[in-house]
Amino acid sequence: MKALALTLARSLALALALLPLGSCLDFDGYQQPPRLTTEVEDCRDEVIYQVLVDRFANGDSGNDYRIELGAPARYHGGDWRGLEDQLPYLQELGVTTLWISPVIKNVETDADVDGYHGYWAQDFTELNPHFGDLVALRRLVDACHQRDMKVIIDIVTNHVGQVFYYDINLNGHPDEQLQGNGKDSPVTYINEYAPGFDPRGIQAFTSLGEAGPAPIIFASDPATNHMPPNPAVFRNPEVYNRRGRTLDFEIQEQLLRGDFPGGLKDVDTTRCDVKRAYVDVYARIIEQTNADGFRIDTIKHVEHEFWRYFTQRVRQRLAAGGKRNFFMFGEAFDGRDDLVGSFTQQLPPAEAELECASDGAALSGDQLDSAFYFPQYFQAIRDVFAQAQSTDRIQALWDQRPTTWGTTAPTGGIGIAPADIPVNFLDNHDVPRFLYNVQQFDLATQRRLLHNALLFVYTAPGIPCLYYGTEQEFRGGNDPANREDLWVSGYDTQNPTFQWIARLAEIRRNYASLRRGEVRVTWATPRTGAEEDAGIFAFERNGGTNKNGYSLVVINSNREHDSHTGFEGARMPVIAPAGTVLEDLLSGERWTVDDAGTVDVSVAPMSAVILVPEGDVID
Ligand SMILES: [Ca+2]
Ligand SMILES: [Ca+2]
Ligand SMILES: [Ca+2]
Repeated sequence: MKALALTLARSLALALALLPLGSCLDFDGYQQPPRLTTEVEDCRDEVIYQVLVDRFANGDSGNDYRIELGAPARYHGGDWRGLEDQLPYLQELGVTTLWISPVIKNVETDADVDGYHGYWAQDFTELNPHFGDLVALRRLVDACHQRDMKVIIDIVTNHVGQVFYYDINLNGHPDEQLQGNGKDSPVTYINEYAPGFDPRGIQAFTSLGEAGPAPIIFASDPATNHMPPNPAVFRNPEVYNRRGRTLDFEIQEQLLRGDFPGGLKDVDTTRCDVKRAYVDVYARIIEQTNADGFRIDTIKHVEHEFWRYFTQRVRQRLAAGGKRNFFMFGEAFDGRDDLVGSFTQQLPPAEAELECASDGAALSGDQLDSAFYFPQYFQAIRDVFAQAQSTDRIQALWDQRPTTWGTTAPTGGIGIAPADIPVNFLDNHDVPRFLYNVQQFDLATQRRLLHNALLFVYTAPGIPCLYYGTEQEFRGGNDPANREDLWVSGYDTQNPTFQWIARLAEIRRNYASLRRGEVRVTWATPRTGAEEDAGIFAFERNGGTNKNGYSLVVINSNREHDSHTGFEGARMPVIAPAGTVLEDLLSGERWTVDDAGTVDVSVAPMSAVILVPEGDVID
């Protein structure tokens, strides 16, 4: 009896969860779409926290179907309700914005991996029932807004999940096998889900040889949700590039038009109907939830012309509905700063793409508001903070941002130039965690290295972005090991790293110069050995408050010895006037700017000071 009741409850929950986005949900006051509101004042004030919803908190056992705890690539049961329940934990950590993993319905499972991460879109008009229903998502957004927190939703436009195969041998079935006997016919490996890239488009063949473009056939397996995509425009074979799997990302055509490894089908994002469909499906999610931004996946595999259209139309549509300062940042997993920054540049549209823009305002050169700062991840977090390489590479990287990233705020956007607001991080779901990369050291050293890197992320220009679990000192390696269940930590707010992050967030909140101030590097060094300034990286941030806010951050990334801001008699000039007494917000220690306008700050290995004029210190 109990089992039956449970089954019924589960079916009901499932039925509700599966209601399409547009359905009328006549309970909890959620029968009407929300009123769109502007929640963000200045994006630079935010602290982002990245959540893989499936792994954060399980607040509703009613949606726990097909979960397999302990199997790292299966669903684990986390959901939006669980996230809502844990908002006090995140608020105590100092988080102001949640970036949640994709919300739309996915291919359920594929090649022994589940779509728990959310990057395998199948239906853009429905929510992923593993995470809850529209009411649960709206409740989460509302609960965040009540706490002055915001929600950024992760989206993908480059590809959909494995929703079709190429019927290369024209037999009407998906084949993955060796063909031919090696005598009268050659032995060929056929993988109709993910054939290798062919610039002509994937070709069919028969015993007589090639037989023209291979037809694509949409899968139809409800059990694994390998189903034809929604909305209808995505069931037109013409909207896919159909060239097969990318073999070489250095070849531009493959980078842009190849299927993403894993059988993820590449969409022709130059088509007007595709551009419009993406604006519509994703703007609609905001209109139905009142969420506050998009984090956009795999942007380097999509043409710049798409980003111009998409970002401009989304801004216009949401602003017309009442939501401004809608933040859109993209992910290009790449260390090349010019490439990453190119998606934030103002690049005028080409003649050919203006056709798509006949549906509204003239198209300008605006693109994304910001990008995930992968170049800094490599050159600062990895090279300097994990590997103690020279700090002059950080200065070199920062110095070029005004040329590699956009310096004009997009019209109708967040009002800040992209070059002034990179998204800074040290961990995410696609790279091994920071602690994994420094595991050769003893635990105390690992923690000092992590804390120093976190201090950098929280004081560098831009927005800090924390990956869930960093605060609990998770140390997983490559995907999926870096996607641990947060609940195993017990949401421990006494963890020393949790407390360190909360402290950094409080300092950032209290001192506007650390959020909004202009940045100038005051010391960087090529030296990494026994030299007196080895490992020092210092920068001042000026302005950002009604009064003249000022802060000076001095970091020592060297693992061996104290270093100071001087070399062979040279001292570090700062803009703080002579005689200014600077106080470290962490230790209370003080230094005075001398008559020459320089200051000599000494810092212990793997640590830092955050200095402000003593009169500015908030107790
Ligand atoms: Ca659940
Ligand atoms: Ca076949
Ligand atoms: Ca593409």
